[in-house]
Amino acid sequence: MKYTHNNNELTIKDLNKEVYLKGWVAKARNLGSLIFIDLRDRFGITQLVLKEGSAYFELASSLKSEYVIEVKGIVEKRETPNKNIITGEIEILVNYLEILNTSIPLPFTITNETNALEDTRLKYRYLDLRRPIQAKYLLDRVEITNIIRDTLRKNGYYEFETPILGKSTPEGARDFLVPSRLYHKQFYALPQSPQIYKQLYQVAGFEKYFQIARCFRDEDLRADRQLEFTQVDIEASFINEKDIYKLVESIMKNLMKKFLHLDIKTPFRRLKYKDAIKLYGSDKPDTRFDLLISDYKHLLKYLPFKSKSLRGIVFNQANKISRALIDEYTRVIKQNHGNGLIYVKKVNNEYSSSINKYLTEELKQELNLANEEIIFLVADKYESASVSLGALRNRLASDFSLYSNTFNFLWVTDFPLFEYDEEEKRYVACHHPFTAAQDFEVVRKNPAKALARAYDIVLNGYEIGGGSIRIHNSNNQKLMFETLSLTDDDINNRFGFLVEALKYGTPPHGGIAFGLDRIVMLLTNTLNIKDVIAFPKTQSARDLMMDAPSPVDEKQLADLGIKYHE
Ligand code: AMO
Repeated sequence: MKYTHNNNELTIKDLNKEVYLKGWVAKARNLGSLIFIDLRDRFGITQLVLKEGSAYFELASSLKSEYVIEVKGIVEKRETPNKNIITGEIEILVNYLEILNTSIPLPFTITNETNALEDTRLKYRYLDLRRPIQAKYLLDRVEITNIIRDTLRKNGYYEFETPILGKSTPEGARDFLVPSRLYHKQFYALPQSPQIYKQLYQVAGFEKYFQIARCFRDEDLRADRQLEFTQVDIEASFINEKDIYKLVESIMKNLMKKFLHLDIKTPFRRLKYKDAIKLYGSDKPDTRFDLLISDYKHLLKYLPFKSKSLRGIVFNQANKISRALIDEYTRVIKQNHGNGLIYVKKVNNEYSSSINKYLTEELKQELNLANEEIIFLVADKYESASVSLGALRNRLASDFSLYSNTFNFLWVTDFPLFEYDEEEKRYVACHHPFTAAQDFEVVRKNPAKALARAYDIVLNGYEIGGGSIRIHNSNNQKLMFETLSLTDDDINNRFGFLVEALKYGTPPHGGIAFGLDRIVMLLTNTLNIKDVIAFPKTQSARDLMMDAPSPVDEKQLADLGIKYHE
């Protein structure tokens, strides 16, 4: 290529060299006898200068933001250096300029700081991605993906592919369906994950599989969820939980070292699901702060509540908790299925509370609050009290910045195998129905008590991955489906091929999948998953740039045998 440098390269060491550069006009300032141009590419910025009398002075004075140009010139020392950029000590005295393309005025300026609305940025995402901070998120994503890929390959894992058009996989979300043109009334489903295919790779004898896989789930979007997202999907044969922990810890250790230059300690802390709920009220606890949840069931005798459980957290900045905040926190509790919030506050050695009538000296003594402490209590079923307090715990941490500046990785283990779905009046799988039980006898006798050989990996309160050791025996798989109340017909129609495959010498196997978008989000310190996805959907599930979803031609619908009722 004729160009000699990127725009982040030239320094004082290059003085007097003739260089050939290209890029976008980030800024052009015409001072009458001098024109300064900031030339930008995705690497950085180089300042260009043209003096009155230059053959290109007039052309330069016609430059506008985001014109694409190429220039030749001599590297000179700047009069007033800019310490903030690598090229800040030099500028290029231009002796040749060509405009490669022009640009109409932009909907927003290409700067890191912007007050453009998110919708505008997403509509013009190709411009938004020119903003250096946005470009950096994507380049960081590439680097993170490469580091993970390299570590897996070094560990003997092979990168495989799996189909996008397949059959519904039960990961718990709604499927995206693709109507078949050749078989009317029949549908492909986009994969919620490559779960079944990666298990079939094991049946086929490919012991160490991985894939950077796109997954599709039609679910409500949140700050850490998209309709289509990317998993680092892993599966291996002849392994157990410890092998997976070791592999994942080495991937994360390597990633933190290479990407953030941080040494993290392995092995990661392991916490059983039931202890995570007991202490943190969450199956993805943020362990960057304490505020642990405790049991106060023994105090129910002082109170008028008829609940099974009384649980609470003590917070030591009581003077900062206003009435309005209490109302807000009550909403947090209720939104998270707690039935209400009780508080007792001790400020300047004076008590105030939501249970004045019951706040006897005896109860005060039992509560044992220090001055400036407030206790938040929820009287409810054990689960609801714990989970709603878990949400309040997170809210307090965010309101009062209680986070330590660390990356806290954590394994959550020993999940229940089933959850009881009150609406459908049947058990559903907590992870997915291919997860092995710790003891299949318990599944047979008392499914509610069965524990799964499943594990999640959590980072700073986000679930960044989950997996399990799988069922490799067709009788156990059948038992699992039966416990989920699937009829023989259901089993045959949906998973017959898998039950059959398990009969042909399937090796013991297991795996895990990371949410790559979430990992990139946390490591680049943005809390919005859209930032790390090149072309994301909005919260209301639209692609604003392409304007999708959108209507299609009648003819296309007719081909598919679809007719909509108006
Ligand atoms: P799971 O459903 O737990 O497991 O998904 C694995 C990880 O994928 C990420 N994730 C998401 N990221 C962004 N947007 C979403 N909508 C979204 N949904 C999930 C999370 C999650 O931990 N097949 C199993 C894995 C296995 O058993 O090996 C699976 O898909 O970080």
